[in-house]
Amino acid sequence: MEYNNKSDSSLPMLCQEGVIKLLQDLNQNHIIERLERASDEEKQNLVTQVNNLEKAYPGGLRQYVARASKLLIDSKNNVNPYADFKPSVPEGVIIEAGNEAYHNFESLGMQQMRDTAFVLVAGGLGERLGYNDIKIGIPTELVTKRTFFSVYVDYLKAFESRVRAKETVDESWFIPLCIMTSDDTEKKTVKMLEDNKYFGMREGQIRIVKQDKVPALLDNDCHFALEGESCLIDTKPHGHGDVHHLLHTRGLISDWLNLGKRYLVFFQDTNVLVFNCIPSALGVSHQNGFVMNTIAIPRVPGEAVGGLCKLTSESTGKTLTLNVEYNQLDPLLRDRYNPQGDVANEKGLSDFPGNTNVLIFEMKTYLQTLETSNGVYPEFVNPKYADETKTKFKSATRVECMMQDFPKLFNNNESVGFTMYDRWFCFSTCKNNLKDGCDKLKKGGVPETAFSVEQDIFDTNLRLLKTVDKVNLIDGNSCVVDVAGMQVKFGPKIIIYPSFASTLGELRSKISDKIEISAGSTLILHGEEKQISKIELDGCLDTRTEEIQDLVNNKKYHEYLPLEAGQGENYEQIRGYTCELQQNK
Ligand code: UGB
Repeated sequence: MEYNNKSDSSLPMLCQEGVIKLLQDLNQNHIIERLERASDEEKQNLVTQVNNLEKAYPGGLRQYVARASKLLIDSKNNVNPYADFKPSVPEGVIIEAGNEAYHNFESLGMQQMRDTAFVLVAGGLGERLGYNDIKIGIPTELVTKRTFFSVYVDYLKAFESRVRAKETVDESWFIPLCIMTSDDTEKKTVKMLEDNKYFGMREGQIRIVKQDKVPALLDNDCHFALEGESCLIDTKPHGHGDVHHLLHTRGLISDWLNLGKRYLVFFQDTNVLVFNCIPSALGVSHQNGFVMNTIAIPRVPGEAVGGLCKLTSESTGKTLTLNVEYNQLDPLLRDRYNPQGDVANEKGLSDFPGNTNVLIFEMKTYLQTLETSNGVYPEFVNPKYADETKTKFKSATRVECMMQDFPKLFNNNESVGFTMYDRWFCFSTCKNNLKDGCDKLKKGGVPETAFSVEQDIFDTNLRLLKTVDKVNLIDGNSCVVDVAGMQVKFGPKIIIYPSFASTLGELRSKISDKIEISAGSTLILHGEEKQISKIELDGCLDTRTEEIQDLVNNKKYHEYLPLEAGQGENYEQIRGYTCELQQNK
């Protein structure tokens, strides 16, 4: 594993006088006054911090304040960033999992896997989830207890072995993975990797870049907030858009291009299902020459998922395919598309595809664009004002940026598209705590919580088997558990390891007869060499340990049992249940 946290800045180190001069220039006299009462140690700590902040932000703190100031003035004056743009439905490819077009794209995409690198953005704290550790370390389901990260690694290893089987690559070849961490996640991420011996990945295969925070701002004059009574500047996350600058300045993109890589896939911390569609989406990028391709899902109006729009500038005629965040979509559409705003069409969906924030870039153009932009990346502010005068904030704010805003840097008519799949196939994330997830569910929404991810994994695997016509459900009770006053139901608990099948095409080819399975059963499919001929299952079959031909229905069932408050591990508490293997029911 390699760390890439060295600074790229050419700004000189500042001594104490230099720091004071900088703070004066930036109108931060409240900090200088506070320094007069500070100990030597406190002064030194501030000098170190200011130097770090200088180097972390492209152009240093002067640039940060200049950009913040402009954005805050625009925000105060209600400047609409989309004022010049007319939204329309963007162009993209809509794919149904399992049909002929799908399989063609999937095969084409697997041919690109040799030349693909992956980036996991994992700097988010997950405040809405209320988990006490990093999100990528949460078990995805309670049968195998594989964490999000270990499932991701399983996919990358499975892709590697498929490439090795089909193509001529030398021994040193691998699929690179970069993880973007933050101060909130870095130490725990490194510990998780070390404790698990890097999950069997090669030396140098995983590289880490850490995003830095930016100064928190007290008001429209960009006065920096201080940490409590100290004279240190309070800092806040700058957003996942940092990933582009970090990959560029830390030299990862050039390194990967030198290794012959061509595509770059960005994925999120808690969505394992998206790996079902990454091969075919790569195929779409390749066939259509997309410089940027967003994996999209049908979006229900009003839901907390950004909408992809084609924006046409009324002054220049230039078009831009861009994600518009859910809180900005409705007003934009009301103004320029439909006076009723973000409403359902005849299919009950928004006209605008939902952004999963899994993005595929063609790497050469990506690098050229970053070089041309010279460290400038689209940013925004979102202050919560204390009153109508918009002069005071309820709490300190900061400048932020989002990874999906990259198209704003394009200026050569680059081809930007999306690939849309059914939600069940590619999207289920773990963002909300149990109570909020249940509340969303009661209102007919998607809970996006730990139990819904677990349900979705099992359900999706059943649907994958149905899609390739390899499963029949037979009689048997499903498993129901009471969670926060709701009944959460599980059908057959089917787990497909990427080693068994890393694509839908492979799943189809590995099973020659139909699997007959009851709703209460557990089936774990594992192993590259395993071929399935026939299974009739009312119980539990784990192909990691049992040979298929030895199968007898062992009448073991995974039962989900509710937890009282305070019981169980934190990864169980965020679900509201635990799971036990019961014998001879
Ligand atoms: N992340 C970082 O690595 N660093 C950060 O500073 C912040 C986050 P969230 P968000 O999937 O439904 C996005 O917080 O940003 C990582 C899209 O904007 O889970 O609220 C973090 O670790 C939205 O359009 O999501 O919303 C995680 O892996 C919609 O598509 C990732 O960035 C939404 O995702 C996303 O962070 C969605």
